[in-house]
Amino acid sequence: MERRQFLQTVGLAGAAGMVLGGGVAKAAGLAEFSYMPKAVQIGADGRPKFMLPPLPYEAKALEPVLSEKLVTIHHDRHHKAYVDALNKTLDSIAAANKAKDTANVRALSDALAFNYGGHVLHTLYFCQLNPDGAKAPAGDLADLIKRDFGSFDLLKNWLTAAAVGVQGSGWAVLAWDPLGRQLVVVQTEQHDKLLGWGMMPLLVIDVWEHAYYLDYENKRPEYVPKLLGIVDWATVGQRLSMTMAMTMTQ
Ligand code: MN3
Repeated sequence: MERRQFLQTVGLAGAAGMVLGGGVAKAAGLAEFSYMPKAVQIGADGRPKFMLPPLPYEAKALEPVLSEKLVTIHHDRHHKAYVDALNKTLDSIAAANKAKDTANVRALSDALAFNYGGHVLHTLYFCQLNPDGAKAPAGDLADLIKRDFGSFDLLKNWLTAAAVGVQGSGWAVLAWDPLGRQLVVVQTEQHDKLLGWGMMPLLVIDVWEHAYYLDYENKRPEYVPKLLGIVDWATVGQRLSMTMAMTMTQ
């Protein structure tokens, strides 16, 4: 990253650190951008209830990379199942807490991490795909990819290997590390194991079999590069700008 651009980024982060919520987006020049879509409402009991965010495109829009049937099942059944289980888990925790029944705190905490992770990752996954989106990174994202991975091609090579190499069900994630102020590629097992604290996911690759088996059978190495071909790198760049603004104040 050139020093001028880095200082611009730091300056932007300094302003953003003074505000919250939509203000961060405004300060980062991202007034129309949300890191996550708004998909929560307050229930009758006064607590937040998660909702399934709608797909930001028609289910057939990702063909031929992902078929309409696969996308529909993945979103309407699999993603929805995490949302439903997350709400149910939080209801169970609230009820147990009220009754001072802590016997299941271990299992409930595990269910919370698993289902919250599943909901977050699927939300990021569907919102980052757009066949007509930017095919390559620009701005800070492009500069940081060059600094931290050498080139866009080297990043894609490492990210693909990380995704293909996930043992069993999990994800490969390009993330912003706010402590080291760098981009990193990590793997998760399931939805929640292995991910480092504080790391903000920018691009996520679902390699659970339900994400590709219908179209690619067991050929995960064919699915991953094709999926990367429909990632909107402008969305990834906006996520980076927002996370930098939220995590850097000097
Ligand atoms: Mn999935």
